[in-house]
Amino acid sequence: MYELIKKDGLAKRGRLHTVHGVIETPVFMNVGTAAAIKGAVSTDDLQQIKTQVELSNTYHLHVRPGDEVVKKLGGLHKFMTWDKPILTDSGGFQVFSLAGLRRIKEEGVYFNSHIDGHKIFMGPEESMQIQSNLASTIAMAFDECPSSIAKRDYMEKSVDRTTRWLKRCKAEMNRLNSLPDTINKQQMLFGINQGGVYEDIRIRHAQEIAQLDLDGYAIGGLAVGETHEEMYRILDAVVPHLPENKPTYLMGVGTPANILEAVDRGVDFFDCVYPSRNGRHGHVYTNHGKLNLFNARFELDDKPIEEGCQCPACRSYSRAYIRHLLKAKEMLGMRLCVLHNLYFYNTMMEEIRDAIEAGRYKEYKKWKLDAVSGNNS
Ligand code: PRF
Ligand code: ZN
Repeated sequence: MYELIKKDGLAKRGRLHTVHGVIETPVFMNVGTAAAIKGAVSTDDLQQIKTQVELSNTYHLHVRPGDEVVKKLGGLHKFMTWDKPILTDSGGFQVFSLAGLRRIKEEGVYFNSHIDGHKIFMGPEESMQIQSNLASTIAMAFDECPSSIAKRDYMEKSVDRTTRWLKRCKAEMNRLNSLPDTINKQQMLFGINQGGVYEDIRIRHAQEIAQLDLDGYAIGGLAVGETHEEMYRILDAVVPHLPENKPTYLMGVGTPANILEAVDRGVDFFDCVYPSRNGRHGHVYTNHGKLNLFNARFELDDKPIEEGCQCPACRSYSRAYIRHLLKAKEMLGMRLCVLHNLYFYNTMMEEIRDAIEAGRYKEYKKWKLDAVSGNNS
């Protein structure tokens, strides 16, 4: 159940109540594709860096170790030792971004495993079955994420199929949630809006899926090659057609600036690999712009990454030490950068929530946009 606590302009401050506890929104979900945040980050670490929701992928866990294995071990929460909410992406997007050869049919998608090439079929029922075996808190509907340059007539056909798939997902989820040996019988389902950069197709699709009374609504098919301005234009057009009393999730987005802009347009869930991927490359976020810790200017810098930051890296270590670790290829170097970056994102979301509650989101957004771009130093 989603509770809308406060609005500031279009920005929403909410609370999603789940079987695994409350999610305070807006929220940034920390990406752990194969049930682990890359960079040797443990679930104990996640508790320290204010992570609310962990995100894993249906497709990856189906291929390895296998969702049946995870089910036998009591579900994903028990398997990875994480008792807070988990969202699983449906596999739709991963099939499109990873699989080489694939054939899309009405029943689903035929493709080859990115690990060993063996043939796999995944459709709405298979995706729901796998996510039910994983027993995540929130399951995503099985969708097609068409290329950002797909033609209009393809986009219309694709979106209609995604709607038919969504109805099958909903029916299958209802069936699975009522079976005696299902681990999480209160699994939630979020539908996914598609339509590329065609505003009218987006809006028609949003209106259709809004009828289905789902637990939440995602906006997919963005951040796939279009410009930031096009993405904001689509958000301006589509968010008003999604139910305000349900959470809205912008999939795979993004930079701090993208998140600040999307919150201002009414989005409340996000996920992105940037903080962990950048951290693994020694790129760290601060309120004075991004730093590359490989840079020679940090050789003798005994300050923390960010003065006053309470993350595990900044509480104990200097830029000079972390730079040394990165250059010596010590795993601890990457790990500390990833922890700092995730803490930075999670703290930004906390600041966003506080600002909306206080009715000063616009001022906060302006300050933070300057801070992350380094314009305030
Ligand atoms: N669909 C699904 N997962 C996704 C996307 C999508 O369109 C995107 C697009 N940015 C990221 N992850 N199922
Ligand atoms: Zn820090």
